[in-house]
Amino acid sequence: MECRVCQSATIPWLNLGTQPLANGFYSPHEKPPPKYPLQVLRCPKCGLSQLSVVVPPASLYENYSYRSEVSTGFQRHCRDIGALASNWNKSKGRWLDIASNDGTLINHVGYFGFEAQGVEPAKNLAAYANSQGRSTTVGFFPAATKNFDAGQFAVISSVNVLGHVADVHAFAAEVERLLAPDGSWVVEVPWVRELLDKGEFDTIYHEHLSYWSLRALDTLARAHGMCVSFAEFHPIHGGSLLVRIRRGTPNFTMWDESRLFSQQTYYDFQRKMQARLSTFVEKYNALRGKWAGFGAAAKGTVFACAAGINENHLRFVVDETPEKQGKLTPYGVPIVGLNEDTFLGITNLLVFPWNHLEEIKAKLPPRLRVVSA
Ligand code: JHZ
Ligand code: ZN
Repeated sequence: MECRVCQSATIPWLNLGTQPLANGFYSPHEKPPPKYPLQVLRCPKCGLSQLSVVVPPASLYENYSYRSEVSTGFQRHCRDIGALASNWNKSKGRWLDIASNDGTLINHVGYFGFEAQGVEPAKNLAAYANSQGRSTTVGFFPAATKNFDAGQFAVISSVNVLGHVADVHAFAAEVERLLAPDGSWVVEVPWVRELLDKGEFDTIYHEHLSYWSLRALDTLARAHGMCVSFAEFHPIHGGSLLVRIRRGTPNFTMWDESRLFSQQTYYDFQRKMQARLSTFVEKYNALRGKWAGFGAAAKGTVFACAAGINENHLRFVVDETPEKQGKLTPYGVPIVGLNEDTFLGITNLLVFPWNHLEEIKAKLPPRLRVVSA
């Protein structure tokens, strides 16, 4: 299989067998969701990792249960993005957020004086965003914007989107078409170097088609007459790159990603993944009392499936997202909301979204023993 960015021949490095869709929550009267193969390949030239199989996007995103606004950490992050882009585009102007979810980002950048709008494939999320006055067009980018006038946006953002896209060149070409001459494309992606360093295997699932290096982002930008001109590291979602891409070839010194090109890094990853799983199993076996989970996160599905967790191990999983409550996780555990009685009879809690650990801990009764995935 060719690299979707630079077309080099790729090398397989991880096989996670067959897995359910990570956000494949289902109602108790429905059948459990189907499983698909999950295998990862790497590009020896640009450092991108990508999946071997593309699940059709309509089945993943036309109704989507993840809501950005549930995390206050992400809300703060949106303000950081707004502040950065305000500096770059002092005269403000129009802002397009691609895959804008519930409109959390467009809401925040509005406070900085941008005239913001979103494009979002999930009908349920777009309807909610519009009901909150966050102007949202329903559809997949780039098809949904083909009638938009060229060159009209001072800022285009795609935050945690590029990893979900199969045809990244069509995506970048449409961004370039819509961007004003001095406009900024703000891209945020989980950084594959962090994924590898920290053994974040649970961020690998069917929705994430690509795992980005800075070099891969720059290679993509250059193929469309643009270039990375700024990059910043953010700890959110396990370690992300927040990048500014614009026209021309500004002077930007690439960061060290040399270990992406050594096979040893990929062997080491397998060890880190096994260590995380066995640490959890040891704790689970050592701690007495009843267990529940917190966070019906996509990454929780991957972790639970890899660790062999099911309804015999966790009484329920707590999640504050209304769309997830009353359903079952893809590994068969009921999802419940959070209230003062939620943890009656529970002693131990497995927090799946380790990226929100502190925010979640602050909501828990102090007597609970908390274990992070
Ligand atoms: P969280 C998501 O992955 C979805 P996930 C997506 N696939 C993506 O690309 C990445 O992010 C980047 C709940 N929660 O954010 C909300 C509470 O209930 O780690 C979520 O269901 N209360 C598009 O799904 C889950 O936990 C809280 O206080 O792995 C967290 O999921 C907090 C903080 C979260 O993303
Ligand atoms: Zn490549």
